[in-house]
Amino acid sequence: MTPPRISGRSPGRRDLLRGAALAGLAGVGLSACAGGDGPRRTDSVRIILGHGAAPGNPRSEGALAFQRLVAEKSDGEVEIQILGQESVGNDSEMMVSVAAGTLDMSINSQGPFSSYVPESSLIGLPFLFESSAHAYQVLDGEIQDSIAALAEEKGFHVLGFWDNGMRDITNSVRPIEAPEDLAGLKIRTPDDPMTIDIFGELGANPTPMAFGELYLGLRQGAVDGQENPVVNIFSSSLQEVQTHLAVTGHKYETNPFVMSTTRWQNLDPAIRTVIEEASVEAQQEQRRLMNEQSEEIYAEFEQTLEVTHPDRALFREATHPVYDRWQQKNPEFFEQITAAADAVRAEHQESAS
Ligand code: TK8
Repeated sequence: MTPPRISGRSPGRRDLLRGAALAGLAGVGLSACAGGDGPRRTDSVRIILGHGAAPGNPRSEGALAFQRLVAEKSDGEVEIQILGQESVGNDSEMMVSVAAGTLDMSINSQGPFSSYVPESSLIGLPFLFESSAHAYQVLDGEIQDSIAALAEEKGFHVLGFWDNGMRDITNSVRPIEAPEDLAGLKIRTPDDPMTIDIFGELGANPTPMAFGELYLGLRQGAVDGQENPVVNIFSSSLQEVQTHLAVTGHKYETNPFVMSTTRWQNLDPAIRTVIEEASVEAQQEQRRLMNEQSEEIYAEFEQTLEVTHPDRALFREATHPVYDRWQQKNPEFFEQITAAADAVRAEHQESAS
């Protein structure tokens, strides 16, 4: 793994941070010991970051990169404490904790985030994006700004959209070649109204369940299958309890990286800058790892699972009513995100021809 590029530290940040910490950070729950005239030392600022990914998953690796970058950029003054693998709750629970301010940050998931910012569900419209790269280009612009503004009102400061990837379907009952093959299959979904809608439309029996319960749920047959990017399937060993993989790429998801708005607002501006810079760099690294790992894992699954490559047009067609419903639910954001996705698609087509 190539370490992420560390941007140059502007001279004087250390002093700026230390001075700021001494001057006023005590008010946000930090103790500043400013006694005496000698060299001053503050207690470090500690920020707790929760996520639900397994070790080795790009989200876990990205969190570690973020932790290291924050330490480097703040000269050790700001410490990120990572609590991964749902150890402080599943994605939905972590969203509640961040909203309440009892958890500082979370690299969360689209479905649980959408229970606060319903617009974000539309990022997962079926076949809206052709690839992760297509999604990045759309999300990193005005879409992120729109969603961030909505999230701020709900108590979440959005630091970025990490990559949860294009999603495929696994199951242990039969190969999926066409939508009809999903009929009656119990497919676990995240707590995400868009995914539930898509799989209902496809004739499956969508069953929301926390990600942490999924391995056992599949092993014990509580559900027949699930849908996730191969990177998540692999890092949580779901291939051990599944026989078929259908490379449908039926929807894209982000991992919104959020911080409690109150915690954010109470941080010193210099620390906020450190966090912003570190999150941008860590996001780049996380996305890079997603793409790198995806390729390797697809190649491996071709050997170890029964893989189908269904005609996506059939699935696109079958999920069309989902578009109509979400357009009615949220006409304005539907228009914004579909237009942005079309514009980037057109750009790609132009440069390809
Ligand atoms: C793990 C989940 C997972 C998500 C899901 O925290 O629930 O299926 O795709 O990545 O966030």
